[in-house]
Amino acid sequence: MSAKPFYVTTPIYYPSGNPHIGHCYSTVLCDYLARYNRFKGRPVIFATGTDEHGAKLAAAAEKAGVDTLEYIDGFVGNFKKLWTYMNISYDRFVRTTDDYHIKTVQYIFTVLHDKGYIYKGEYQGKYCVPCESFWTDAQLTKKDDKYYCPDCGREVTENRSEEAYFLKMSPFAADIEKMLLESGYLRPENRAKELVNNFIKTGLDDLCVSRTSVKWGIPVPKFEDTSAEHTVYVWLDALTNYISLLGYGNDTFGDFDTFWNNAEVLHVTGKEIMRFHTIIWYAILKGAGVRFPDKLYSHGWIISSDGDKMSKSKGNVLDPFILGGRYGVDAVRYQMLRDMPYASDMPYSNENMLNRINADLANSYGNLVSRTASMIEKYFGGVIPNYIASAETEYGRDLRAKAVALKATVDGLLDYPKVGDALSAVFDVISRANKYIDETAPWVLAKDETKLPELGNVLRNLAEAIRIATLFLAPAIPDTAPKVYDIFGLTGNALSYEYADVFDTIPGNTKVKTTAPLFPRLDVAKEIAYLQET
Ligand code: ME8
Repeated sequence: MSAKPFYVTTPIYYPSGNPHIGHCYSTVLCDYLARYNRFKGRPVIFATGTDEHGAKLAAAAEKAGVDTLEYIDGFVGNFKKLWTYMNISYDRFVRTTDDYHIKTVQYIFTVLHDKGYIYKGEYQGKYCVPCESFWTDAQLTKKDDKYYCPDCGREVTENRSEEAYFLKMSPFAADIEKMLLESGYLRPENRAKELVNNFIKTGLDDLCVSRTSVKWGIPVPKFEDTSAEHTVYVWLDALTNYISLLGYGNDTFGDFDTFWNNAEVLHVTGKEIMRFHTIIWYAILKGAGVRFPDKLYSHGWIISSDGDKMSKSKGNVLDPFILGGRYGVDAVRYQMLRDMPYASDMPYSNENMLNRINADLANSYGNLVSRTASMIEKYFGGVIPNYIASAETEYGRDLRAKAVALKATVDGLLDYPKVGDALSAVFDVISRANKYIDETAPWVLAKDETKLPELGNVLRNLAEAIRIATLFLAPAIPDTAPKVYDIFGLTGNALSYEYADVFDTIPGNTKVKTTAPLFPRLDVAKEIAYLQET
């Protein structure tokens, strides 16, 4: 049986400013998962893109005194530049101003209208402009007679009243509750109760899905009852990207059946937009008769050490180009993947970041690689020794058992997906291997001719453990992993998923190379001072 296709998506980002470390996190996470699943031999589509419509973007362009699309183009270019820089292996990049996407949005709007789920009415209510969200009074946070957006916390002052189309939500309410509480779609699952209590139990209002007051958007198709020019509500427009770039409702792509209907579909977003990716997305897809996807991972935020979300509007963002330029893209990718907890936020500090890079990449992993390669060079003329079963020790057996168990552990964790925990499991093996060097003391064995078979086993076991650990680290450090493969002469089966839980895969007579350290040790105090200055 061939492997089930895997489709993974990032949110499509607003190109109203330059990308920052938060955008980077979601995208690097998806990149890890895309690379890992390709390694497993699955057909993969990894999609990202930009969300280009709505009043907010048009207003920003106007303020800057430039044409809206021209304004957006510059930032879209910067997102693409960053993804190239960060080694992001995306397959498709959707812009919601692309013709095929516009076609799909108009198509799905028509399907929902023709099935009776979209009807014409009058919208009156409060509107959060930065979030492009309509809210009922009950949903807004009220303090001192003022209303605040429950998503972004800003004050909501706009009242809007206009002819509008609505998407019926009540036919889906019971199914949405069931989906949230029972299907395993929303991860981490403890976020589901909160959604049910805040949005379903309070009554699910029909959703306003068109605007007459917003001009920068996809035109709503003309129906018999249309009497004004409408544009499609930005979230209906934006969510639809996930299927437009597979070819649903357009002829540009032909992958909808393979990568939606018959695939494992995983959306990755920050936790603040899970409401759209659960409740609203469900009504759109089910109303149109389209299968609902398998999983949504709504991860926590990178927050500053004082607890604030890092974001453009708060002006506390880190520049990934500066961090990558100084410490290497792989180190930056690894640190964020490793330190973001599965179900909570990640407080960011330069000190923690630098300590993580030093402890894991420089000391633990980098050191293991260079010590092992140089001992093979020194004691065996650079050739990885063959394994001799009769000379195996208890320590060797323990290391082997831990290393071969890694594949199942990582697979299980990535199913959630708990990438940080998976990387932590990889480092358990790396630590075990470092401890093995202390336990076996190869430099002592080398002094005794009769211990040569034992010494050979130690070095082969270390090379095998490094091979296995590197296979699971590779999707996080895609630039460094091939260097390690090169150091240990690894090719073919040794690099396959199939042999990632099989010891003694490295062929006899394999030669190693010694090289400069993979991750130089950082002077933390000096680097903190440097980062404070930039
Ligand atoms: O919401 N920590 O776009 P957006 C972690 N266009 N992740 C963060 C983050 C942080 N501090 N800040 C941002 C939109 N993110 C819509 C999405 S999807 C159909 C439409 C990441 O540019 C995280 O993934 O505001 C978050 O959900 C996303 O960027 C928001 O990007």
